[in-house]
Amino acid sequence: MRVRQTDSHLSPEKLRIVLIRPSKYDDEGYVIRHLRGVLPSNTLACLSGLTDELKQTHALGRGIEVEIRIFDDTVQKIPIRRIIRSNSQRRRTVIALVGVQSNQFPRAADLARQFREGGLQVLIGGFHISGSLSLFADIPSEIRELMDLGISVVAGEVEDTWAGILRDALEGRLKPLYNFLGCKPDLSTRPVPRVHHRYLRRFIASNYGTIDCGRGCPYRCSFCTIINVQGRTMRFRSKETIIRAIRDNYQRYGVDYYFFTDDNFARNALWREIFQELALLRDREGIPIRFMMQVDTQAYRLPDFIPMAARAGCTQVFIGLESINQKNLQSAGKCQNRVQDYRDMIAAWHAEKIATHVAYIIGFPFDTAESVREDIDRLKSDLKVEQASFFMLTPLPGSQDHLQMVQTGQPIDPDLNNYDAFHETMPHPHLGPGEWTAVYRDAWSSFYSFDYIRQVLSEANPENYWNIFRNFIWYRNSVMIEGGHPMIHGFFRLKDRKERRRGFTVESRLMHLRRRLRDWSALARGWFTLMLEMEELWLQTRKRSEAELRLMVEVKRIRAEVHRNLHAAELQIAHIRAKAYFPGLRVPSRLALRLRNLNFGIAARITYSRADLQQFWLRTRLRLKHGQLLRIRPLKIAYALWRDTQLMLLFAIALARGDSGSGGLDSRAG
Ligand code: B12
Ligand code: SF4
Repeated sequence: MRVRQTDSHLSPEKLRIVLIRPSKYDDEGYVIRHLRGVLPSNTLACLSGLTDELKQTHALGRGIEVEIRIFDDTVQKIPIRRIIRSNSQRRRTVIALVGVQSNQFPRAADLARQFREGGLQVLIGGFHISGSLSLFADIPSEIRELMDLGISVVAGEVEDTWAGILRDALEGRLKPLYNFLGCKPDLSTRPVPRVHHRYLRRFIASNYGTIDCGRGCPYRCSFCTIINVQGRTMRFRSKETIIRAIRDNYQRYGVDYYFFTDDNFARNALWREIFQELALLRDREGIPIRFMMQVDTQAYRLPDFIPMAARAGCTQVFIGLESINQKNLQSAGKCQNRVQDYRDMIAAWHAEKIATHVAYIIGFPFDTAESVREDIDRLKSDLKVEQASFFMLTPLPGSQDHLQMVQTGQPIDPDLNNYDAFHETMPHPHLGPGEWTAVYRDAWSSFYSFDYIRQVLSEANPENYWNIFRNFIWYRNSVMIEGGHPMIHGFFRLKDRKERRRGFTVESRLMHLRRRLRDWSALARGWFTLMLEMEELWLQTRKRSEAELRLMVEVKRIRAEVHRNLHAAELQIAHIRAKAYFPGLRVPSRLALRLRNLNFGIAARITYSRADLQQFWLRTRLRLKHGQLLRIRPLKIAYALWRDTQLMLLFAIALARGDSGSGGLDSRAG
């Protein structure tokens, strides 16, 4: 590789730090990128906060201007050439590829090579490097290869050392390896991840922030990398820094929903204080913060934990359930999870109206196709969790499982791009190649079936209804339309023709256009079906107030009696009379009543299902197919189209506003 040279006699006046979150490749070698993402990167926000502090405190020298740029490969094309051109001796640019997990490593390495070829200094850090270096004395070959190209690798956390690294970059002499695994920074006074409003606008919800309030975990699960990288002794940010950042983010950018990314918030020694402060923010300052957090299965036993979480604004917990087979849990060293407690545990969260979302791993040694099917059924019928995220067991670099497999010479997938928890990366004792994937996919389809979603939505707490509803759209889109994992996929896939993984050919424009046309048509079909299904779920489950239910019964009765027999004027009088019994009833105008025959408004609101429309379209399609054109009535088609359009419009409005679509009849409805 030829690295572009720049003169070295001029001392720099400016350091431009370009923080990049790399994406990963799909199975066809294209970068996984979406028009809108769902989950912003906490590591990007964290390093941005640290860099910002250095800038404010002039830690790199008074005469040095510091500029920070952030890019996210999962939602935007990285302007590689432009960034390379911005580099000069006086205005030095350093690239930092951040939070690189194993599945992102191949993509990160490709980006690093391109920047390095352009003569830039490049740093790469995150869990792949930290995890690998925590396990092995010898640096793994894929990391060594980058170091040989002059790319610097960073292991461990950099809260205390980032300034030193950047000083090296300023002087143009980055070291090949920075290993900070031995020194775990005290987080209590360190800057909190920084929100970038412009960055958040690339995501579906721009009111969504992330903070890791603590790091480390006391447990010893063999599939997990946290203990070897962040350690078993926990460290925490102070409640003051957290609350200050939350207040500030709300006042400046309107961020009012958080994902606290701690692996286990219940083991954060400061949880009580943090919850108290959040409750005060809500009650005294009127800042309506809500959040989701990750907890272990034992969290529910902590006195006050759940009620205080609810008062603090917790709407959802992500619980490390992992399996409902005790033998599997034992094999993974996750003995703190006790299957017999699960039902009580879920019920305790539900009692405070907090939705439960469980992490579930498929591919533990005691899993078989049959047992997984039964377990997923139990998740639905017995535990009744609102959501589940399924992962295939993966020997992640940094985990005990990885170490053990390498040491015992067991075969594992050499392609790190597959370490995304939805690819088979090792053999399984009972599930053959391909079968494991099929069982995994079946788990998604079974859990996110129409019937189960309907059950969850019907029983959902009205305040949480739309959160859960929108999550279902995101999950079904990721799994059923994008064919991947919700934690990787966003909305509306983009594919850059030229950004293809090494080893895949760059297609001609025509071939690529054909590919994209196929993609777009599949996407359009997928979204059409998804939206109709979600609309039907909304019709069947949306929360209705008692007044609305009574009104609907009455309106239905009146309609049945007078339908088409009365003139608009007579109908209006009937409504005025009905108003005496139902003060909330609006008396429609004559025009509205004339339109009534077109079934607008009230009719849409009293629709519980579009099953009749579905039947109609099915019949029409069959008639078309069999050439029975004379049996197709254009007027009926126009009417059905009209009704479908109204319903879709009402659904879209309710979805966007997050209300029940009850036409303002009950402001308490979800
Ligand atoms: C939040 C989270 C996510 C979020 C956001 C990711 C993010 N980075 O913000 C989402 C939901 C998107 C996610 C998804 C996944 N995740 Co995740 N995630 C986490 C979690 C719980 C917290 C991340 C975090 O905020 N950490 C705090 C930050 C500040 O720590 P950090 O990333 O290590 O960064 C510090 C240092 O490493 C260093 N650093 C990092 N990069 C760089 C770069 C440079 C240049 C320098 C100098 C320093 C530096 O500086 C930072 C400050 O000290 C971690 C576990 C954990 N405790 O970290 C798992 C974790 C990172 N995820 C993991 C996995 C496996 C996944 C998924 C594959 C799982 C799945 N199928 O859903 C996907 C893949 C997504 C993808 N391809 O992007 C694994 C990765 C293991 C590995 N070897 O790759 C982890 C470690 C969990 C585990 N079980 O072991 N994840
Ligand atoms: S899986 Fe969860 S409980 Fe187990 S070690 Fe990792 S973070 Fe801790």
